[in-house]
Amino acid sequence: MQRRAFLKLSSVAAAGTAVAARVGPGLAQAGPKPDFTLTIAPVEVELAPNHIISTIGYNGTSPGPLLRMKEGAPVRVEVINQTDVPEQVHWHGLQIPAEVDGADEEGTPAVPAQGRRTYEFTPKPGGTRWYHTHTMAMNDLHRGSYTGQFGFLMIDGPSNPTQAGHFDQELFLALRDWEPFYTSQMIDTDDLDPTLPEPEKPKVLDTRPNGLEIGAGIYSINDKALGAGEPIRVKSGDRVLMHLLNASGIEIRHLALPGHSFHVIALDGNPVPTPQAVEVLLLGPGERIDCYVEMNQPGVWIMGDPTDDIRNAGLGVVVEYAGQNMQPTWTAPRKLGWDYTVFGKPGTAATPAPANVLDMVFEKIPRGAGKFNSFTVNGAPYPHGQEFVMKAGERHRLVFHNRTDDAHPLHLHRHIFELTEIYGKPTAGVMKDTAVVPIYGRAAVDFTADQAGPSLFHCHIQMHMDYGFKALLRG
Ligand SMILES: [Cu+2]
Repeated sequence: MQRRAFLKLSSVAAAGTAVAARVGPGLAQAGPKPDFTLTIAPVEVELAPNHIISTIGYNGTSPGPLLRMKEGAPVRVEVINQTDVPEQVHWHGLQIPAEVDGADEEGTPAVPAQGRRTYEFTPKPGGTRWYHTHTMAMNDLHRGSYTGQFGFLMIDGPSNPTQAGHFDQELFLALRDWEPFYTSQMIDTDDLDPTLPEPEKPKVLDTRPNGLEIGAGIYSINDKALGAGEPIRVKSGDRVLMHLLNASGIEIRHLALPGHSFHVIALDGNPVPTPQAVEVLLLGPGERIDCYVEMNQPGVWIMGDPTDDIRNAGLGVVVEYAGQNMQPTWTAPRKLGWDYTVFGKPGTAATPAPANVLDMVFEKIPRGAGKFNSFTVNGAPYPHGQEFVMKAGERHRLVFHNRTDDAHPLHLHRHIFELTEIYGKPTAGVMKDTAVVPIYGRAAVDFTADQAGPSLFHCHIQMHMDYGFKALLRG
């Protein structure tokens, strides 16, 4: 061993000793060999030939490794942080204690800078989950979800809706944007749907000048921009299972594959009551869709974002049938509609009445050129003087009133909720952990408060969360 390497190792060990006294339940420092090890460190990602970016990733890659855990079987995950800032790894979509969930706000101890921690938990429920950093970024576009710290986490078990059925291929595809920059322009248009009702649109609009938005220079699916990686190679007649994730911290995205439809099986890893084939998908930051595609249109196609500028900047992948040799073809979908309720229980939606209803009003305070807008929940930014208290075991309804000119992917930690109203329609049976509430739209979600301690609720757009769009619910 070289002396330099030895010194590095001993300083890590010393840091581990220093923090041992603060270890809470589920965060052991020593013990049996970990089932998984994640090392947080700088990585280079070759998005395209001659376009290599430097970011922070897990185990030398971004996306990080696919982790497969067994539902109900306890795991130990050792996280080694080789950066100079504290980190949090959040296990998105899992019902696990606050001590290991991976959020400062809930009291999860951080992984110290140049230190390590072991997370111990029992993964549940089965399905497509993911893991990602949960630090604040504020004005630092090299932190939090602007970095490459994300990866798929599959919980295998009887409740994983994609375990049944025969598929010829299983693909894990994460949508991402890179090289974020500040701009005064609204860049993303994927969240605009003029056909949706706007029940929360204020009579008098706030006309103060808008603050900074965030754009991106280049996009990818997994670690490759459109055309730079290997195509998805298929044969006519194949059934291809796709696990899709929007791992962006900034933008809601659509996805289409010309000539094909996506048979949606699960949303956020949870089976939908009415599986349905659709031409276009919509994924807010944090959301997952499990679907399969029947490969029955031989050719070479681009699966990508329907917005030309975004797709041409990298958000897509080539799907190539065996024996076909031609330029990839893109054809725009007929329309960009997306509706969670088509996957809900058929007929009149009937959900049990909640014991408690909590209205949450979201507003944006425009801060003007060169500044960051801020967001309020019920008139106040985080932290709120009074936490939102949930009675254990009772069914609660959160009613989201989006009084802003932006769509928001709203995420509740440690719980799975049932969508009960959206787009002015009642619905039932769609179980999620993140839902996109349209511009000036309203939505309601129900859940049973079955997790002790605080659960973080927030918008999954990093800048919105950092500047006030979050709240703690205490179970
Ligand atoms: Cu938001």
